[in-house]
Amino acid sequence: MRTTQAIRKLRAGSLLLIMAVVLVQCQEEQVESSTAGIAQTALEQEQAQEAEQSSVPPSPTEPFLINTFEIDQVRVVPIATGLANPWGMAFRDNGDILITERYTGKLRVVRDGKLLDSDISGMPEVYSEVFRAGLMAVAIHPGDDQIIYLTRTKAIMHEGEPNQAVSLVRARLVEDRLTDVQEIFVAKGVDSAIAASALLFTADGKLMMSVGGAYVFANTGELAQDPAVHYGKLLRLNDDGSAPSDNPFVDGGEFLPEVYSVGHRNQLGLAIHPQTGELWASENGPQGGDEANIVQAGKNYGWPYASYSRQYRGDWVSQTPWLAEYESPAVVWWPSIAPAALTFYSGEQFPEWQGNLFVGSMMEGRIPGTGHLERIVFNSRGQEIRREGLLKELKHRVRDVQQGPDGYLYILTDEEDGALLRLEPLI
Ligand SMILES: [Ca+2]
Repeated sequence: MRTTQAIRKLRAGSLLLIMAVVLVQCQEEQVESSTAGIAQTALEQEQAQEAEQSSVPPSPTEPFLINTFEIDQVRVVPIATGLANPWGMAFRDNGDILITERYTGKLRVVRDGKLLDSDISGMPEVYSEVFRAGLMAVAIHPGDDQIIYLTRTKAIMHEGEPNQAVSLVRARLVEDRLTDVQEIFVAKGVDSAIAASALLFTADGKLMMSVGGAYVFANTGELAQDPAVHYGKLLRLNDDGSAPSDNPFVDGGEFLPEVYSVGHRNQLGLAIHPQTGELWASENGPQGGDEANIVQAGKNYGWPYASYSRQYRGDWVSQTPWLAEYESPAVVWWPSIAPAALTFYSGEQFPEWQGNLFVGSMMEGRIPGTGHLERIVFNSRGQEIRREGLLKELKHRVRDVQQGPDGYLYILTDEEDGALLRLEPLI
């Protein structure tokens, strides 16, 4: 640990030095492991990411058709291209689509089917100097379309040294400008490994907020079970960022009052099942063992003590894939698809797809250029019966998927030249 601390002292926000810290942490982890094989370090992941970013095909500019199992032909319409690593989107009552760009920290606007040149002004600062850090989710208050919520990585000082934290910002959006910008929640602990943070309002007006970052390779896996921090947890908040009085750990519970469920590695997607009302969340494993969980208040989802994942370097994360005291996933991916957003389709445009789960995949089987849109079909008892990978020909990372107010499916691809695509039936 002394080596790590020495490197931390030299750190001045530089990407190379932070990668070196993670590399040292990985090496320490390998020494501890008796089954360490050929190492896949965070540095190698960074390099793979860079290679992927430099070799991806450009975003499509013309509509094209895809074939699917239940629906023979579906039209894919590019609505906007040139989005810089978009992370999330939200639909406003006036038809605008708000889109976050992770590294630029910009909030972009698609209006009347066109991406505006100018972005929303008055945005809060984000820290985006390292891989995965930056601006993340955007959500709109269900009772007031002008109030928006954003999750971001922000720079903090921790014990006299620069570090990061995940925070939630609320603001009022008036005429393409943010006003009343307020940070209403900051995750307790430090985000040394860079957490994802997704948002979803539920029917009771509460805001679900994931705070990930519990990676074993970065020695932060234990955060998922740490009662003192918000990392590796799913949170449930009031619309002002406070903890609701009916949260599971409010009254002197084991975990912090904002915590809804624990034992999560890194959750990038949240969705409500349209029939059952269940809360579903996607969760990234390192290599295989990605999960979609049906999340319930106060439950423990087992990371890092029960997982179907292997470490990037090959050895199993846990001695057993499941334990009776933890909740098991509803869906497991092996090989991994790096699941991002997920949503259940419930619209009228694709009756054959009603009840299907759509999941954005950023990469399949740890091979760059294999991102796609995954469709999962369930029977009438909610049991999985079929999976289909769509849009593989794009070779793009699919970051967000949502059903628009018009019943079409909207997709964001997470590339330097990312796109907003719309799936429409061929009439
Ligand atoms: Ca789990």
